[in-house]
Amino acid sequence: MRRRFVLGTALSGLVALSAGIAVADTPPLAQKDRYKVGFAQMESNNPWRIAETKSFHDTAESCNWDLIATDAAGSAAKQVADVDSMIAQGIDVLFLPPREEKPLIPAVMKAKAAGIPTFLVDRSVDPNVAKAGEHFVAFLGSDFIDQGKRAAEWLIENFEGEKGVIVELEGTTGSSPANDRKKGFDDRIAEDDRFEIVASQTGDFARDLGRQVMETLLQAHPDVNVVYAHNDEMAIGAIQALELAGRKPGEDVTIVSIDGTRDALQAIIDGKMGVTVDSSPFFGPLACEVMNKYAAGEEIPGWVQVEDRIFTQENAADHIDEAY
Ligand code: GYE
Repeated sequence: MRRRFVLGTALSGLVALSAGIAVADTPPLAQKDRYKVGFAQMESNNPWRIAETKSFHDTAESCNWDLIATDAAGSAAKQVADVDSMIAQGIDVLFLPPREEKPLIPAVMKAKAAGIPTFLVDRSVDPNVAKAGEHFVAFLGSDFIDQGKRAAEWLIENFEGEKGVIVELEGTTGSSPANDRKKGFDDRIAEDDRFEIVASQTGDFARDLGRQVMETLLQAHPDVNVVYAHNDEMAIGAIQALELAGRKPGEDVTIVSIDGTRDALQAIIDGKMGVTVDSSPFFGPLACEVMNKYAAGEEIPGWVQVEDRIFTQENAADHIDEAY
């Protein structure tokens, strides 16, 4: 026991020493009047992504950014290539929403090797491979496990039927919000035996795929009376599929979701959707604030956590004007 402790101390001494010669540190950011900032967006096929990109553009002037924004059109490989090109263009700092947890690791590693501090925004990478405070400065975003759990809790409290037959529409396979929103929801729902998840399939966070997958799953599981979608776009797609099949979302099928888009808030107001847990896309101002603190030498926590609200029949109308 004692011997192990001594060895452990010696090892951590080594780690601390290597940190001292900047092996483990993230690259510093000089304080400047203007910054060349890279924002490597993953896709622009839904209102959430468009609102996020706009938030970065809107922040650029007030934060003294010369912004280079790219769009990987749904391809992780292109997103890596876009980061390569930004590195070649000499960006000072990188904001990266990694489409999937593993394929974007090389982009994080290359930015670090090029001496560019990286902030992950809205999604994260595999924490076993790339680490905050070492390979990237911080992850700015929500607690996705908690979002899924809150969606499940709303369902448990508000579902009035005897047996809840749930279809789950998952986000992009291998993305951190899809992994964690599934875990948070499934674990909580497993504690209540009124509910059963009869199918769980990816709709890639996209409206049209959500609709198609729902159409197929509806045929296999005609008794479905709950849909949990990992984002609002797929929830709206599912509502379309249900209505086409003569079902009445909000009456004979309870829809629970995550994001807080304008269409989702409208669906809540119209009585078609029960709840959407907030997941804000407006990252520009937070990105500016955290970057400036980092440049000033302040300690940045590895996870800059965003607080999420929840939208239901009670408050959807109050928030629809600010929605996207
Ligand atoms: O919920 C979804 C988007 O990564 C938090 O990605 C984000 C998610 C968001 O495409 O609508």
